[in-house]
Amino acid sequence: MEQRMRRATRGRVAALATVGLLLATGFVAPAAPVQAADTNLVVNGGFEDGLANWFVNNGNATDGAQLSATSDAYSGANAALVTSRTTTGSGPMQDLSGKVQAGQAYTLTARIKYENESGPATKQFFATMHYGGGTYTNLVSVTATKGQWAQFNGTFTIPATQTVSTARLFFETPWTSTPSTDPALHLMDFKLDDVSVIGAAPPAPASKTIEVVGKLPGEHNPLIGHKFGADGFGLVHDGRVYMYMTNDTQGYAPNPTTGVSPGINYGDINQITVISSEDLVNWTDHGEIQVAGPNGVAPFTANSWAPGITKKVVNGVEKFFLYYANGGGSSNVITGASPLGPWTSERTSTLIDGRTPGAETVAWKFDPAPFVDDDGQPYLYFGGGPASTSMPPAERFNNPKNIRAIALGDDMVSTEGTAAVVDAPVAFEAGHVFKRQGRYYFSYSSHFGGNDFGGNQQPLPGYPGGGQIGYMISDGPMSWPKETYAGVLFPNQSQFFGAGTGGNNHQSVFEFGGKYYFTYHAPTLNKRINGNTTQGYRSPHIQELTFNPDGTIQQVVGTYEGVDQVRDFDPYRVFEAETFGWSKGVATTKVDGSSAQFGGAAPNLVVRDIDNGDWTALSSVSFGDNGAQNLTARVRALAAGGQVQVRLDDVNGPVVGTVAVDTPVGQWAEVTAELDGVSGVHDVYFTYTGPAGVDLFEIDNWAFAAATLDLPVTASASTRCVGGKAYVTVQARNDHDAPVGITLETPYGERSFAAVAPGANAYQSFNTRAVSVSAGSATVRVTGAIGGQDVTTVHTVQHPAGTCGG
Ligand SMILES: [Ca+2]
Ligand SMILES: [Ca+2]
Ligand SMILES: [Ca+2]
Repeated sequence: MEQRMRRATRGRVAALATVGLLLATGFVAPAAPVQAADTNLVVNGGFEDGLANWFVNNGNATDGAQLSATSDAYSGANAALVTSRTTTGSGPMQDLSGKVQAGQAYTLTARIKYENESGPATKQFFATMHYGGGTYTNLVSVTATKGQWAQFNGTFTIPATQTVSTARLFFETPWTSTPSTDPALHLMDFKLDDVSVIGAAPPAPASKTIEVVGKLPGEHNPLIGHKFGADGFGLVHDGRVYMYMTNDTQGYAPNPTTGVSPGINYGDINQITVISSEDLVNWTDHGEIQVAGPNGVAPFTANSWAPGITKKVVNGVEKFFLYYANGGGSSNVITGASPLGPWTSERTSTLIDGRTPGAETVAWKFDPAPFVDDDGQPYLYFGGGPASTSMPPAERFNNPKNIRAIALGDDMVSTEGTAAVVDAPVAFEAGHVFKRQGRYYFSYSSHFGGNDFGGNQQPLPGYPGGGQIGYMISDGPMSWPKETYAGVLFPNQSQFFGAGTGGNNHQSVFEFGGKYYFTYHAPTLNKRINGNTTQGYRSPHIQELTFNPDGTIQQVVGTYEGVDQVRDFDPYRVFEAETFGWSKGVATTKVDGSSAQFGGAAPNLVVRDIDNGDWTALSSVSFGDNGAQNLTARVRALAAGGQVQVRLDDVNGPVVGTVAVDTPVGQWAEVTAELDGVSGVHDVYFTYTGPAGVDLFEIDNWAFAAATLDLPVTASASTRCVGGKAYVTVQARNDHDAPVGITLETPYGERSFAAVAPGANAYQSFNTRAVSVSAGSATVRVTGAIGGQDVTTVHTVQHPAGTCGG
């Protein structure tokens, strides 16, 4: 089929080839007008960076060749040499996807040379675009003379109707299905240099920014409103909860006109998103870990779904082990030096796959969830998908035996022994284990029904319905007979969030501050963007998990309200601006350098896409009784006239401070604004204003400074003469509304007064024992309490010179 499509496409080549021949003989077609904004879309077209950005055309499975750099260049030091070509299409390729546009005209130039002795005296070559699938279009042609550099020089216009989401340029010889019958004619080596495609600059990538308020002020679910995240797995470390999630935002591509993205494609996802919080309402965005794919931490994996994480001390070093599904076929693990990395791969092949003992019949060797027991023994739970067809149909549905438990090695990156069956009723995916009061809890997501089990089947009484979270309670981490089934822990999320929010789910449980919490996902942000017709982009949620006296779990109710904020937010520190309780219209991006708040190992993000009217907010910020004096922001101005307004309790609340982002455009700088009347506990809204239609600035981090606490006194010092000696006299009146201690200090002695009443004075004359004294100073040290907080204020007072007699 592919060959036939390809041949049909090639049918249109003849006319173009004629143009190419005319071009080669100097019959030049009129060139498209070149505009000032035109740009060369080819990177490293002269091969002076070696083979960077180039690869061998792999549009068909049979395509193949060797690409190398050669010093036999048309210009500069390098050209490309292609050898061992297996098809006529085998040649150097560069991906121009996202750069070329339908309806646009481009000028293509390149130099090409072939030299094979047994080859023909002249040979035609094509520059061709592969638009994906079987769609190939020859762009420009040249007929070269053996041993001489020939020049491609022509224009092409991409049809307005052409889909260009895939557009890959390559160089080839004219197509034939059986090139091996005459390789000297069809499969000769050739050299390529100085490739350029000049035309309109690439379009700006379509915005992924979520413009709606996806997490409503006052609500705590979904956890974040500026991006998606699925399969959340909670890790508690050092007073924070970290959530690791499948990066559903990776393939999100809303149409600029309709705002509707194509449906989620799990195959696009090879990153894991990390957020963290110390209060469960204000979440810091730590960005994405590039786990899989060619540039991933573990490049031998292609996908990173459904993360599970735990920590363990290995050889005296605390490490963090992040497990993930490499698609449905295998699972893997990467190692972090902290919850935020840096991440490395200790393995060169997948951890769980077809070689794993006891997992051979598991259809989907995915959804790995680690658990470390109190004795330090680690386990991994994984698996799912259709039951083995060798099982009786009824059992295939109700007891599919498709989940496994296996011991992990002490290194956490190997398995030990044989995997045990977890006989979870109607199990489908998403196994997870936690321990409470000496008993083990296994939770999982149930099958949706369908034909995986040989026809329509009904769950046994009490067994989960479709897409529900069931759970089991056992006395052993490897012992999960069906009798340990304990019920449905969480119905399908659509029961709570309505139309458009059904589909799969994936849960975890963590303990934080003495309470248990249940994480799950629901496409609630997707629903706020697109209404009841959602495209499968999921968002993280948390609810509290409560237990009955017998240890069974009270069924969780999903709400937008979510969980209580467990502590007020501390503003008196440098904290990342990518920390939100709620937000509107902003996005985040990773930048070079480390986080000011989380240290050298942690990635740093900034808030971007800040337009007039956008805002971010923090929930329940505690400024204390004495309040804040100022706010400092690290910002990069992108336009003149931008401002941050600081408001309390509501996006339209009173403005208590205004930060003018008046620093040089394009440069990072700190700006500070005084605050007026900010004390106690408030939600804080940062509202952004400035010229419309442009990004105003980016923000890296914030820091509030507490108001300086000052014990007020009226102090003075003077000199006088008594009995022929100079004295320094110091006086301080307590202007505070409560008693204070006052110490008067001079080089000639000091005196302390306890409990000086409001309005009363501390007074002392100090004998210098000299007839004269130079001008100098005395110190007045005041101690007391303001708003229950101990405060010491130090004042310095000057005295003049004084001389007795003379
Ligand atoms: Ca060159
Ligand atoms: Ca915006
Ligand atoms: Ca930051």
